[in-house]
Amino acid sequence: MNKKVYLIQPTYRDKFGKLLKGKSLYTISLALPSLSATIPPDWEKQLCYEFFEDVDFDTDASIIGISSMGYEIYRGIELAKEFRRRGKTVIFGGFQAHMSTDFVAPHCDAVVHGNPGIPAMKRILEDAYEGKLQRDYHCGVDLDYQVDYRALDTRRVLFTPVFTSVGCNYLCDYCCIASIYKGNCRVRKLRHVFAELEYLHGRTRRIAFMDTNIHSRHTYLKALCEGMIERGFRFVWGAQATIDIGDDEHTLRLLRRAGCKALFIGLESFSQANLEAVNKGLSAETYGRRIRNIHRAGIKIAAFLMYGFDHDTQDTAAELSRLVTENRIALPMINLLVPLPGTVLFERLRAENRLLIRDEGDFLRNNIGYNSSFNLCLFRPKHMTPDEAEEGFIELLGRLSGYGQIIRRSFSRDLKLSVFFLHSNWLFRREYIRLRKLRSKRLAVAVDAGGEQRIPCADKSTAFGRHEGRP
Ligand code: B12
Repeated sequence: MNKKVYLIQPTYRDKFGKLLKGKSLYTISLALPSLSATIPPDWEKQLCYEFFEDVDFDTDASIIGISSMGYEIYRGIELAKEFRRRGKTVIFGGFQAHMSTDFVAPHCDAVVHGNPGIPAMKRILEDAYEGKLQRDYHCGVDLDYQVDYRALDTRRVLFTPVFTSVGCNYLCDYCCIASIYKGNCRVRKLRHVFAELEYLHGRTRRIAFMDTNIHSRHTYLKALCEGMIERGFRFVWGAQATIDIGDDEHTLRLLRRAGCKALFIGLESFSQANLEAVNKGLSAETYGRRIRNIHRAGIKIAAFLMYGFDHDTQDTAAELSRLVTENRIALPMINLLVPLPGTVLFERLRAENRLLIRDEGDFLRNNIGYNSSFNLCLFRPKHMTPDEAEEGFIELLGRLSGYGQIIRRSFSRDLKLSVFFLHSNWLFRREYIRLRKLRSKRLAVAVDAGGEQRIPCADKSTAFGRHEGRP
């Protein structure tokens, strides 16, 4: 065994089983540049974003590290099998490997849970080198390093990802971040973040904060913005935040001065009953006021919303689309509620015998492509049939897809920002048209022998249609 590690971020297969490849993406995961920074100096490293480049199966690295944040874990498993056949040691890490450890374990030598820092990576690699690798490593959260941006070609992404924290203070039932970080948020040292921003400033002006909630630590966020302003950075950026940021007018002004143009906010639903039912911990009554404050600070809002909650009915599509328009949401990002395996929501629906999937295998097979919506109803909603929910979801997209609406939503005095939102809203409309066409085909569902459990069959919107029955 040599001291060389090959880190791979797999892509995934399209509906024909072809590997999805491209020259650029809106943004990309930070896993590889982060991990690259944790590899000990006496180890050689090689990195691969499979979306952009082919995997080097002939690498001389003895250890293969595979990252997985979602259904690309299927492709990760294909790679793992091939590398193991070639005598390599395979280690998995990332969200999905953690959520689906039993699923991935037969295909690798170890699963790394959490965010390993420099000491943890040293130990894992030395264990592998000495032939005493453990099956699981629980690393907690160690982010005490400067992300290695040499590992990422910023020209390939429209928005270069940066991050200041992992986790979130909220414990929403549907969110995998809640099940992984259990309501905790850990921030990175600001000196690392500023050093990264200094490095990036010479290369790009467009960045996106990948934090689940940039507003988790109020004082930290203020210090971040003040530091960006003091250093004269001229980044244009967006970030994810919870809507309570709308009460903090001073911080909103700082955000704007530091270059923030848009906040991506998980509103989820405008119904208080729905928010309570999934432990969202925020009040729908405050949405209007907070949204107005954010707009007043000159920041646009892209809102994550879900359909199919327990208090949603067939009338919800009309109401939700009205509220999106009234609240001048620049970009609605809407999904059918998804019971992610490993979340509180998944367990509750299972206990209530309402799940239409059995496990992560079913979930991952019926997952979707980059930046498309979750459009399959994988459970029995309370006031609708699964079919009605899927129908209502498409209706909702349709209600927000008119040319007039798209243009009204997208335009502001900032031309570049308008172009960004126009493009995103055009993709939103395209998704609606695609789903409407697929609707009839999707009605062909697989019903198991007893007819009790409905497993939505792979359709054109399913990236892993070809993977039925095999991981
Ligand atoms: C950037 C991002 C994207 C980008 C880029 C995706 C890509 N594949 O490159 C885009 C916008 C395209 C995207 C798409 C999607 N995403 Co996304 N995305 C993110 C986001 C915001 C940041 C990820 C990131 O960079 N994190 C920072 C890095 C440093 O953390 P990390 O990935 O956990 O890596 C650390 C550890 O896990 C570990 N580690 C990771 N890999 C490995 C490997 C080894 C060998 C080792 C030792 C350790 C290790 O070390 C790293 C450093 O500490 C996260 C949410 C979040 N805040 O993390 C959602 C998130 C990962 N995405 C999510 C989802 C649902 C999706 C989509 C399905 C959405 C959609 N409808 O299109 C798609 C699916 C994409 C796919 N291929 O699976 C979910 C995952 C849900 C799940 N798996 O259960 C998340 C958690 C958001 C959420 N709260 O729901 N996404």
